[in-house]
Parts: sequence; C-alpha cells; structure tokens
Amino acid sequence: MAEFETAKKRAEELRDTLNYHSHKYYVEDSPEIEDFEYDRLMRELSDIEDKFPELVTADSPTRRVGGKADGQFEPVEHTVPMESLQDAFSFEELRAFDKRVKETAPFATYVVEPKIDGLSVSLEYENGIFSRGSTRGDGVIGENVSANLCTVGSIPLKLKRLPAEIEVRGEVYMPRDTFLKLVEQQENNEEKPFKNPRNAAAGSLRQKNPQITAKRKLDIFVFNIQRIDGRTLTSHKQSLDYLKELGFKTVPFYTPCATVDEAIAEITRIGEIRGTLPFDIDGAVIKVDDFSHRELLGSTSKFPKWAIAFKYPPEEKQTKVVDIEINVGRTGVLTPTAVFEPVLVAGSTVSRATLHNQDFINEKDIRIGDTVTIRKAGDIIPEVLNVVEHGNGSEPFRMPEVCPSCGAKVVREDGEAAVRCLNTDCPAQLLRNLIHFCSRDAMDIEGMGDSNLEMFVREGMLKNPADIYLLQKEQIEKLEGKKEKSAQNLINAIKASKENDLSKLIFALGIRHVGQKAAKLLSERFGTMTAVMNASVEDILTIDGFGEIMAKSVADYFNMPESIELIDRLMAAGLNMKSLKEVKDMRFAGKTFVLTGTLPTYSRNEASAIIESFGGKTASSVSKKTDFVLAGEEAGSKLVKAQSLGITILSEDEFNILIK
Ligand code: 0OX
Repeated sequence: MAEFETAKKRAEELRDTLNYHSHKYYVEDSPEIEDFEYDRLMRELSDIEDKFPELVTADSPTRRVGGKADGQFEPVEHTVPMESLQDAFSFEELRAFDKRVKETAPFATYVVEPKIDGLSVSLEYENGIFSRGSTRGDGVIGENVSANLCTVGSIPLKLKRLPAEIEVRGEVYMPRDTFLKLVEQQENNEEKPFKNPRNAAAGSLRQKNPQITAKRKLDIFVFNIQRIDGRTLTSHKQSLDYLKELGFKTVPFYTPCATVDEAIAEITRIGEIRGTLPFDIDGAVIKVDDFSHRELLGSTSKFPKWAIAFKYPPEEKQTKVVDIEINVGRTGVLTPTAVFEPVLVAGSTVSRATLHNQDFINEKDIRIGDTVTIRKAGDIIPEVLNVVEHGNGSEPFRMPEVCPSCGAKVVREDGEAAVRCLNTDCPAQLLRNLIHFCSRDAMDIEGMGDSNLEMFVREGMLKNPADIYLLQKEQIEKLEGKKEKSAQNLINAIKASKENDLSKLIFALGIRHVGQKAAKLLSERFGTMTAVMNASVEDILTIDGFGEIMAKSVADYFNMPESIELIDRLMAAGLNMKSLKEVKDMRFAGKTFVLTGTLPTYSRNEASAIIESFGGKTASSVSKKTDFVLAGEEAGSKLVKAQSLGITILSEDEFNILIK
C-alpha cells in the first residue's frame, strides 16, 4: 500500500510539472527545461502508469504521445453551432458590411485578427479537464477526434482556472516549417506528399492512429468561447484575454479598430506581413467586439452578421524561366513545364509550373529566359500569369516535332491542343504507365516509386505492368543499392497487391477518361473483369455518371489486343479480378419510370425507392425517353400520353413480377 501511495503522490507531482512545462514550451514558446529532461519525466510518469493503471487520469500528459487507435470517429452534435464566416473579396464589401452593422448597432467597434488556414475544432472541458474535442463537420455535427487532439501540445489537458464547464473553438494548423519537413520525408519515402499545410493538418487530425498524429506536431490557435458556465464576458477582447489566462494559445495577434477604415488599414498590414508568418493564413477576420452589439445583430442560418472574413487575393511573384522541359505522359501527350529560379509563393518554394501546350505558350509568348509573374491557383498549383519582360535574345518557344524520349514523330490530333507520341513502345510512356499502375490510388505497391521503376525499365526488367508480377527477389538484389530486406519487402508488396479490389486494378490500367470514381462504378456495376471487358458502350452508358466519351473509351480499351493480352497475363499471375463489394442488382439500370394514379399497395415513395434500388430513375412527366409507366387507379393524362406514345404500361402486379 505504501508503494501505491508513494506512486500516486509522485504521479500527481509529475503531471503538474509536465503540464506546466508543456504550457511553457507549446503556448508561451519559452521552455524552461531541456527536451531530454522533459522526456525523462514523461518516461517516469508513463512507467508509474504502466505499473498502476488506476493512476491514469484524463489530464495525464502521457495522453499526448498518442494512445491506441480507437477505431471510428463517432459523430458529435455541437451544443452551439459552429458557424462559418461570410467572405469578402474587396474593401467595398467590407464597407457595406460596416454599413449593415451600424444600421443595427451604431456604436459598434471592431477587432481584426488573422484568419488561420487550418481546421476548426471544438474543445470541451468539464471541471477544468479536457473532456472532448471534435471537428467542425457541417457546423452542426462533427466527429469526435479527442484522442488525436490530445497529442496537440498547445491544447491544455487541464485548465489553469476552473470554470465549471467551457467549450472553446479554435483552428488546428500545421506550422509551415513542420509541413515542409513532412513533405521532404514523404518524398524520400516515395509517399504521395500533402499539397499544403491545411491538407496535411486535416489528414493528420483524421488519422486512425493517434501516434501518427502525435508525430505530425500540429498546433492550435483558439479564438472563441462557444459556451461557458459561471462567468459572464462582455467583449471579444475580454474573452481572448480570459482564454489566455486559462492556458489556451489564442490567435497570435488581434487589433481593436474603432472604425472600418482602421480595420481596412490593419487588414492591409496583415496582408503585407502574410508571407513572413510561420503559418498560413487565408484572410483576416473583422469581428464586432462588444457582445451586446453581437446579440443585436444576430445570425443568418449560416453565419453571424457580426463578423466577416476578408480573403486576400493569391500572392503573385516574379521569377525567371530558366528552361522549358518536355515530359511525356502516360497517354503519350507531351507537356511543356517551365522551370524557374525558385521563389517563395504563398508559403512554399515554387520552381516549376505546367505550360499546358503550344497554344498556351503562344498566347502568352513565354520564352526561355523571360521574367514572368507567377501565382498559385487556389493557393496550391503554381501557374504562369504573364510575361513581364522577354529575356535578352530570346526566341519564341516551339514544341519539339519528335518525342524527346523515343524520337518518334509526334502528331497533333484534330481538335486537340496537345501533341502526342503514338509509339506504343515509347519508354517514357511505359515508365509513366508503370508509375501510375503502382501508385497509391491504383495498385498501391509500396516501394515501387519513380526511381525504382526507372531503374527496372532501364535494366529491361519491366516492359509491361504484368512483368511486375514476374520479378524475382534474386533479380532485384543484384541491382545497385538493393539489400536483401528491401528486395523482400518489395516482393511482399507486389504479392499483397494481387488481392486488391477490382476497382483499383481498373483504375491502374490507365484507361483514358477513367478516374478512380469511374473505376469504382465499373467494378461495382459489373462485378468481374470479364464482365467489364464484355460490356458494350450501351451497357456502360446505363451507369449514372458515364457519358458517351467515357463509355466509348472503356469499350475501345478492352477491344485492343494489347489490353486483352495484358489482362490475360495479370489473370495468369493470380490477381484478383472480382469486386470485393457486393454487386448491386441493377436490372433497371438506364430505365426511366413514370408513376401515375394510386397503386393498390405501394405508396409513390415506396415504388420510387424500389425502382432506384434496382438502378432505375423516376421522372414526373411522360416523354419519348420514358421506358415504363406504372399506373394505378384513377391514372389521368399521363396514361393517355403513354398509350399514344406506345410506352409499356405496367400494373402493380406486373411490376411485382419484374422485381421478383
Ligand atoms: C480563423 C477563424 C475562424 C467564430 C464565430 C464565427 C466564426 N480561421 O482563424 N473563425 C473565426 O470566428 C468564428 N475566427 C477566426 N479567427
């Protein structure tokens, strides 16, 4: 017993010490002890908790290192809706906002703060202990991500003071340097890197395994009290100060503004320092400060009338085009890519942008050596906006007439902007095809990244995706830099991919116009590869979401002898050729029904649901496109029209036979 009591006392001490230092480190950014010392104390607490599990508490900092995966993120209904913000893209819109505010609250003043580009979350505390954290979701229902939020060092597990109950709202984000390191790591591991810090934060917060979230080093800024018991606050400034007192990391800065002009000046200033902040912002928020004014203003069904977000236009930078590279894609299309002197734009370094095709280059007259303006479209994908100045002695750029990979003459097909290499043995196309085949969304073969595939193609070991399944461990081991273990891992990954769902294999084939979604639809509709191969254009067109071009492309692909040979070889290698999802009975696929009159037993809704469950559609009026009219008692003009058009008319009994 004495040992237990001593352990209990020591655990309490350690918890307080660790929580204190974690606040110093993560919230105040002024650590008082070395990381080594912190880790040592954490280990001591964790050892005690392992020995006496009954000593684990909800505010134990051991929760921060990431507990066990806890399966699903169950839904959380937000007690107070997590409203979104109305957007403004110009200062006029801000002045109009000010006018609306002043009509209701003439003496309103504002607070301006940066708008952090992350994910909104709600944090709930009971008796000062973190009890639940959830995503915003649709504002009414979010997901419980408590275990993952516990790993965010700046979220207090225990508050410094004690309001009985409090729920706060903040933005979880990934600092830019953490993001850049993560992307570098992902690229080294040949994983698909996150596109921007926001996506990285979202992906990390929805990790099934909190230990992975813990490694992602997310952070948070808190900016709102959603509800509080036992304390009355009267303004935004006051609530931010109070949140800080409780131990939260609040928005990095905020500025009180007496007028809209002052607010606009502050927004302009934030826009100017935007690139120097260590995190991404996607705007600035103006909020009415006084809570009594907020109450007068109220909310619409979507957002509060007392706040508005100003969205900055995408950042533009100038740089020099040092080269225009030509890449040969999977389908043989030659794509020009501008290579720049690297510049920092909207949070990351940019050194390349696609120039699409010759028409795009001609329209902007982009040449090697030019100074150009670039920006990131949607703040993600770099694009060239215009040429500022042609380089000295520069010449108009022309796409090559032969494929840079195989030397075959390229062609520009009618009505297409792209030029294409039609050589089916072109090594660049083969490599692109293989990269796509092995990629995460396709066959997901870990270790089969760009550089390995390049090596296998160079060595002549892969001439076709089916060759992947013939690779032997000994063959791989002989290659430069390949150890036994990595060769074995690769063989294991190849073997595991044989069990993939049919939809992944269909996507991996790289059929033109067939993305992941279309591949899934084909797989679920037809159930087996053989059925997909035998499907006619008409059969495929019965799938909702497939148009003429897509359907024809699928049928054309499976008519080519090379495709049939490839599938035969993949089948022989033992790949799964079946949909792992239950195949739906789609007997009414592509058929349109019209309901009229009163049916003896089914209500209209019931009959429609049955039709839809078999893949059919219902329409409200009869036309030449109608396949069946399901008619009951007192059917009126629709029945007459159907008879005149010669459309099949069904009674409920006849309908029942069809669905048996
Ligand atoms: C942000 C941010 C988001 C509070 C009530 C309506 C909107 N991303 O930084 N939202 C809000 O305000 C909420 N403030 C912010 N600073």
